[in-house]
Amino acid sequence: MKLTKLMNNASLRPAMTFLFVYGTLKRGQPNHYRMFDAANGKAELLASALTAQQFPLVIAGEHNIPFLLDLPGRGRRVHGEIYRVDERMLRFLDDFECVPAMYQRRPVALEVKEWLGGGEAPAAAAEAFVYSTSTYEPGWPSLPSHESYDAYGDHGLEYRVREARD
Ligand code: PCA
Repeated sequence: MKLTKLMNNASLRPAMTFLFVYGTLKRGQPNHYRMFDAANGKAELLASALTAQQFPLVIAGEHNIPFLLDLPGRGRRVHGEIYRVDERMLRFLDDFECVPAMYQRRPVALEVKEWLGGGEAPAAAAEAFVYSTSTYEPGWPSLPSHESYDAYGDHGLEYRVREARD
């Protein structure tokens, strides 16, 4: 069954929200552990994926935070991971990502690369929520655009944990 179909099924919705992460929440990245702290709720890795459309993914601000700018068609197709999260985890992450001031959570169309969720893989085309931003500073769209974020990459802009995020 398509992920979109599952998401639209009201009886399943409370337990199943799909979230595409492309930044510090990915495996191997500095905030990944927060998705696996049971106090925050539940998260399950389902797939690796990339956005169907291009978006600028920039590293910006004094804390070197990754931002997917809400400018579809610019930048590159962005690689990340799809998780199934429960309501509690979604609320925790919205709060952690400072929604709606810093990021806004919106649906995004995806292409599944590898299905990791067990059972039968859904259709390759999927939709999930993503933390993108339209509240960016004027210079950000001209920053270098990344296709796959790595806090420890050779761009040298290592993510700096903010006090408020701890
Ligand atoms: N955390 C969210 C948005 C950017 C970030 O660092 C993510 O990983 O998708």
